Amino acid sequence: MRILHSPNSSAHQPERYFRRGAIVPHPEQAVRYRRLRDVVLADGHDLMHAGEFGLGPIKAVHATDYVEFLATAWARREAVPGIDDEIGSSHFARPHMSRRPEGILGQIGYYMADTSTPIQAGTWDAIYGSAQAAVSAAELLASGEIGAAYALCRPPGHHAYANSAGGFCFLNNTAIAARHLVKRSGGRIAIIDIDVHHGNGTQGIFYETADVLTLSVHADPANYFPFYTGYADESGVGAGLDHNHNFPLAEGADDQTWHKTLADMLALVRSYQPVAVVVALGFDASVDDPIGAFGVTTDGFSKAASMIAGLGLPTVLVQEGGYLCDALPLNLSVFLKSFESAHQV
Ligand code: Q9C
Ligand code: ZN
Repeated sequence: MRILHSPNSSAHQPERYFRRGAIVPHPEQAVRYRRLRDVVLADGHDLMHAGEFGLGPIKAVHATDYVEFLATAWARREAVPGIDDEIGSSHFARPHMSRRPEGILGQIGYYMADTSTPIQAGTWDAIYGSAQAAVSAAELLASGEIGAAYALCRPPGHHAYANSAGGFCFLNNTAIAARHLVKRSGGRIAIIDIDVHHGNGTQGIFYETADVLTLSVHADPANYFPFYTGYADESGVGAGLDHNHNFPLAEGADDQTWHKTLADMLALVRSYQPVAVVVALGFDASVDDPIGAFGVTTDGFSKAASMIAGLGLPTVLVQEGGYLCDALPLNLSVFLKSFESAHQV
């Protein structure tokens, strides 16, 4: 498998965030990048540094003012007396309080959904590198060079909307890869999101679009992040109507339930007849994940990989969530092996 990655992924190092009433260690650690890279290296995959595609593919998904904010926020920190080495917000814009203020402190809360996306000196380099890995993988597919690629994206992306960060995500790597594929192929793209959290940013970005089918299986948001979206009745609007499908499952869902739902999602992909697929590949549905909610086993990930490969379509695998535990690198390892042995384009 061709692996695209950026060493800049390590430059964002969030230490803590506010969760369920307490300040806790941040699960989305930089060492995730090294663990995932080390296992694909040990497995003999073909590692390549991400190419340089600039801001074009990022701005094809994200609002220019939001991109400028992310790129310049750290440099503006001196305007905030008493600011830490990590800039975050403790106040967030609500729908009825939605003016964009001038100052950096108010803008942070304007562009973020929660406390999990602090901005540090290396944040922009890390999220830019992560996005370039996604574009590079999409570009390799679009050029017809290969039939599948894995973008080792870190920080993750699927909770980022066109103009907001949240849930550990800043730039939506999955959406950036999908939009790049639409642009380069002129065809339709299906996104299959198997991270345990709803891919809310991805849904939001493509909600009015017929060119990209967005499907997500995740823990029921009635009592799980991201709470405010991810329900089964959200099906798209305008041209995007019927091009979004959510599959919320009760907490504790096991391999069998998860695979049954995945099979339903793959049936929708087949009838949509896309030219390529982007998988939002979170491993936090794992039974061993420290913040997960499902009971998916390592064999379960292996089977999911062969099911998705069975579509026989060009595929970009984009790393999303999946947090530090012994099963994390193992689940990636078996997923890629199983995908490769079942994939024929
Ligand atoms: N305080 C991904 O797996 N937890 N993100 C609660 C609100 C957020 C997970 C945040 C979990 C985000 C990419
Ligand atoms: Zn997740």
